[in-house]
Amino acid sequence: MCGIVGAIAQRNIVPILIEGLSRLEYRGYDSAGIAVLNQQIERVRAVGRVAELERKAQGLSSFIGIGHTRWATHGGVTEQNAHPHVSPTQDNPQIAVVHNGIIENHDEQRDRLTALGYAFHSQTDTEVIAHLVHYYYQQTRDLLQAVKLTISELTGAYAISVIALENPTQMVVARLGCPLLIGLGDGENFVASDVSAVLSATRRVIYLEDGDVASLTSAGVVIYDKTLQVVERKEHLSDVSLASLELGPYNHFMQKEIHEQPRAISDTIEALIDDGAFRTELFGVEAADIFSQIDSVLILAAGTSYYAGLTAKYWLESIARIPTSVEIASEYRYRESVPNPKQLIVTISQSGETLDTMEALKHAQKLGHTHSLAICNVQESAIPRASSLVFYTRAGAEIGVASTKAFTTQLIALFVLAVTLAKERGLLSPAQELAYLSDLRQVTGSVQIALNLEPQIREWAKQFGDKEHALFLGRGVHFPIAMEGALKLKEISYIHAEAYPAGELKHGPLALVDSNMPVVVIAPNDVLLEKVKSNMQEVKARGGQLFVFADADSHFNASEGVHVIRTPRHVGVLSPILHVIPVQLLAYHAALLKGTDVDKPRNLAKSVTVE
Ligand code: HGA
Repeated sequence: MCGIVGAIAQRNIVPILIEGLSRLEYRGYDSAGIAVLNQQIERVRAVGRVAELERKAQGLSSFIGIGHTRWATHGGVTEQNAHPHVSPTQDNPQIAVVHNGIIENHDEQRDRLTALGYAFHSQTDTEVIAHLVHYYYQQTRDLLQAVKLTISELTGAYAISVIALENPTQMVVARLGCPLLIGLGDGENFVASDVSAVLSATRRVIYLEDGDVASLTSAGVVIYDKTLQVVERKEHLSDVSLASLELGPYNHFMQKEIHEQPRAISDTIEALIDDGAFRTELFGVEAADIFSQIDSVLILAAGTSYYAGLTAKYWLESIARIPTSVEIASEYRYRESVPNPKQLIVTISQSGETLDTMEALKHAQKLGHTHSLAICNVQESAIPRASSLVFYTRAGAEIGVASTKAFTTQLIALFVLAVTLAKERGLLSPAQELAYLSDLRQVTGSVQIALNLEPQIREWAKQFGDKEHALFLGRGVHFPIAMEGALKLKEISYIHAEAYPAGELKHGPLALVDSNMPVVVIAPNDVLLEKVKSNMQEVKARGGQLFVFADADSHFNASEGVHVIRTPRHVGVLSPILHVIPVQLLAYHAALLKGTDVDKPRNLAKSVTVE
């Protein structure tokens, strides 16, 4: 999604803006731009890569400026629509604005501003912000006031950063519904939508809250909350390492992140293993109290996180015996549901900023839900801050748009939740607790061994490169893994893929099966294995090509039309974590063969901060 970076300093900030924008590239974007102040507002914009913008910005220098990577929501991908947007005119810009989010009442504001004599040069919703700030600046001659008056007229979601020609020593920023943070330097300050954009300059950050407006100079920062009172926000020292944002020896971030999974998992379970017990406090100080009050769980999530939630339903119901439902966040928030104040709302979001999930949580809270738990990979992000409990996965920065290590560590977190709830509910014997701990200890090694299957999977991928469709089958707790496999394949290789519970095959999708339809089967050695084998026969009988991920002890043999890869050993209840590794690798290698942009698949973006 869009990215913002801004800087105000006593040195040339153009290299900081460019570096910041390159760090934001991973979020996915289609155009980029910067605006800086000298005797005038100077603006450079380019469609495509930040490298092109950098080339165009050669020779530009300033002590204050804002930059943006745009992922278009309103208006096509053109230089005219790229941010920053300016006002009152293109030739004589006095205000420059960058914006993430969507202004829902932009049509109404556009009509009003047109009547006031403002001309529009883009199709974006953002341009109304530039004109509104200019309009109010004319009246107040105070940039902070002008921004405050502007946002009081906006509906929708935004993170904005604004500079004004007449105020070369001030930048004003604001957020509602979209992430924004301030980076604190020594005699210089920064703003960004993502900490990666300011890390080369500072690690000291303040995360703004919804409704906050802040005024930045090189000497200091003043923050106002939604009631417009001056407010102190906590300073954090970011622990995101620059190395985690580099590719190192890998060709793609997705490849790097797939291979980082053993480390990500062991970091996520470190505290648990050190304690040698499932401790309720891992979820927060209030966890024991909240867990003792709940009678069910409602998981709200989107995309890959939703599939983590679907997997968790099996664990929560079988291990903790607690009724669990899982809903797509963007659906839940718009339907009339029946609230249950005794239900624990669990949100899952890698970034902690996923707008659909954040809004679903707010909706649940409005309905009277008071118990919420966030499972999240980014410290201090919006969703954990809005939740009563939090479990941080420790996957490290995930840059590839297709989520991999965030997913497996979410599964770990959800499994730990299921066992912890079972313990709280008196359903866990000491022997069973030790057995689950031992499963967790083993899973890191098993994932490493699954990664070693890569050469065989790369060979298989050759049979997918020329296909237009694929089916993924799984049963029980492995059905969500089949769904995740299909999602991975479609999002990065653009091969249309669908997942079905294997038992559903004969109720429709079998009609699609012929020799051109690869069918991937997740077939671990569990109670459903014999059923899955029968479902596979149905495919084989129709000439379908089967690609089966089985366990070492599944007694499967490859035969004509049946390809088999054995994951090294069965890891019991944690088997979904092991079985997702091969489907991630399959998608990755199929995408390489198709020559797609693996880390930035078309039309997609990381951290989905728009609706
Ligand atoms: N609505 C603005 C910004 C889009 C955005 O935040 N994308 O993530 C535009 O279309 O330019």
